[in-house]
Amino acid sequence: MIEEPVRVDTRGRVGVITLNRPKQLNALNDALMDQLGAALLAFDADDGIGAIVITGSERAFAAGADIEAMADWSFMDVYQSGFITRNWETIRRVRKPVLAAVAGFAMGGGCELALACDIIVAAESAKFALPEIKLAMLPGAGGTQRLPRAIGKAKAMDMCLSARMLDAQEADRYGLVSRVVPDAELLDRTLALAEQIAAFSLPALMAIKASVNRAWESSLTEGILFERHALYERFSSADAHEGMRAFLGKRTPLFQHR
Ligand code: CO8
Repeated sequence: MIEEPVRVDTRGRVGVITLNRPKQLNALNDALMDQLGAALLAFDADDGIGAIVITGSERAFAAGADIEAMADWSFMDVYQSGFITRNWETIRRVRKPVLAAVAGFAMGGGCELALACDIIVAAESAKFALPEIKLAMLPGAGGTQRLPRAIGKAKAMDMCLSARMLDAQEADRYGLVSRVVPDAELLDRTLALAEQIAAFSLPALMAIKASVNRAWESSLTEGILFERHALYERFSSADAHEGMRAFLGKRTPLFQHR
């Protein structure tokens, strides 16, 4: 029986995607990235899902793009197939919150995949690096762009130019990850966080995600304008009125995700 490179599961309103090429430390090849993209889009379209978790194994979240697959590619191969753009960037189209639960190696494309998620929960064993320079390659799945935005130019240059590896505590100090938890608790704690998030009003979550992402991609004036309209739109949401009335009535809100 052929093992699928990605396993898909649900836990209540949380969709769980597990990268599953353990022998290759979850090296990210086209088959895996195609399935990951399809799973992300399916969960994004599913009304019963409010948040998505991507995880790997205890040893590796993902050790990067599959070097064996890439070794003989030419410029024309990657140009014509739209390498990275065609399937790696599917995650950018996902409007629901995506959490990465990272244990072990998150290297190269694995680190870049985690950076493309909205929240990174790191196990104490997590290790983050962009070691493409060792291959005379370049962190080309968003690494040279998202890492400096996440941790600043000084730390990002150090990681990209010297292949410096960060442990979980360093990654936490630099703002690369959202939380650090013991390895044994990684999945339960990430799922609990995802379940907590997924219980909130989905359109409010989507509006907040879009607004925070806008902060990365625009000037402050433009971002504030985007945020203001996102706020105004909240007043057309049944959930927002329910949330405020429930607070005033000292009761738990009943969200319809509308
Ligand atoms: N691709 C393919 N196979 C891999 C990869 C990978 N990225 N990483 C590990 N493997 C394989 C190994 O070849 C090995 O296979 P085998 O058992 O058949 O020999 C198996 O996984 C286990 O690996 P190791 O024996 O090396 O395990 P160690 O515990 O000794 O080391 C490391 C673990 C440190 C993670 C080590 O495997 C390593 O350095 N891996 C490569 C990390 C790396 O360079 N990642 C960046 C890849 S390039 C990239 O991600 C670019 C993305 C940007 C877009 C594309 C532009 C390049």
